[in-house]
This record gives sequence, C-alpha cells and structure tokens, in this order.
Amino acid sequence: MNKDTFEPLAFVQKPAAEMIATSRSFYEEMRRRRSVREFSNQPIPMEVIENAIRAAGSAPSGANMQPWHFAVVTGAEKKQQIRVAAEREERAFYQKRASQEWLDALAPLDTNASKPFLETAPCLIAIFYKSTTLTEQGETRKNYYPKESVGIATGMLVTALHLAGLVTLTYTPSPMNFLNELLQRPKNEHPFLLLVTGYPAENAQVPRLEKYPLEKIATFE
Ligand code: IYR
Repeated sequence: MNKDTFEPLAFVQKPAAEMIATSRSFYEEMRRRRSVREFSNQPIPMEVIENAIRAAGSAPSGANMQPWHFAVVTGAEKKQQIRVAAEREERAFYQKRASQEWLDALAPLDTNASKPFLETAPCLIAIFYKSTTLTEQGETRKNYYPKESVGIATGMLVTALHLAGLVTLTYTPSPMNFLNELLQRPKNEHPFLLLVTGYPAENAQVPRLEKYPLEKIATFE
C-alpha cells in the first residue's frame, strides 16, 4: 500500500503470555460492571467524562464518519426536565405500550415508571447517532452504519467509565425524541441511549443475575 492517504501503523506485538494475562484481567474487571439504578448525588470529576468520551470517539465507524454526538447534562434543571419527560413515556410504557411478555421479562429487575436517578445522578450522557452530517461546507453527507457505529462507541464509553471507577445505567425510555427538543439537537441526530453516570448510592442493590458462559455464546471450529 503506497497511497498518500496512508501512514505506518504504530503497533508493538506483545508476548503471548502478556496478552493472555491482560485479556484475563480485563475480563475479570469487566465482569464486575453492573447496571446501577440507585445513584449517589456526589459530583464527579468532569475530566473523567471528557476522557471517556474521547475514548468513545476513537471507536471505529462506517467510512470513519464518526456519526455520534454526546450531550453531557449536569445541570439540575435540565436533569429534572429529562426526568419529567422520561417518566411520562415510562407511564405509558408500563400502563399500555408494553406487552405482557415484555413486562414478565422485566419483572426480575423490579423496575417501574419512577426514575429518580435521572435527577440524583450527577451526569446524564445523551448519546445521539447521526443519519447524516452537515459538513463545514454546508452540504449534507450520508453516514453509513450509524447505529452500529454508535453502538460500538457506546460500549467503549461504558467500558471507559467503568474502568475509571464510575457506574452507569444504559437507559432507553421509548420513545425518547424529547431529548432532541430538551437538548436542542438537530433533526439529523437521533437519540440512541441515555447513559446515567455517577457513583452508586450507599448500599445500592442490583439484581442478582448471571452472564452466559463462553460455551453458550461462542462456537469455535
Ligand atoms: N424503559 C423501561 C423498561 C425497561 C426496558 C428494558 I429492555 C430494560 O432492560 C429495563 C427496563 C424502564 O427503564 O423502566
């Protein structure tokens, strides 16, 4: 490859033993991550959020279009507005939209339409995927695989925040187009997920649950 749009890859191969140890300890750390619904109101260092979003922004994306926007909300008034709008949708969800099958699947989580964590948690990160991007020249450019790309970036964000010592909840009120209006995001941006971020409340409880073992989620041949 000899194109002037290329540069050498910076890559240092590690010994296999180190790779195995690193992958093992990464797994041991990641399996400690839990979705948390009881938050402390303790503020968090904003630099952690900034760095975690930088890490998310390094994710691979379709044709490197980077079709994401992260709207960070820490203000009490905005968090309250988000809670009010989200709880309105949640009431409709629990009272009529959700099928009995869906409600049964959620039963072990003991969730309901009340979402106090949207105000208690110090930081809400509203993640949007962009179906198109408005270029500096004012042209509309199509993005490729925006949802897949933002899904990967979101996974990296969740991972970065966990490794930094914070807890998160991947929260998806449905529908959540109220986020466009409340956060003044343009129509080409579509809400993907609300990442609730902070420290856990003292004595926070989480559902007892198990993750499938390797044999159940992977095949090797
Ligand atoms: N959004 C609702 C319901 C809900 C849906 C799923 I899928 C979950 O994994 C958990 C909850 C709520 O947050 O209560």
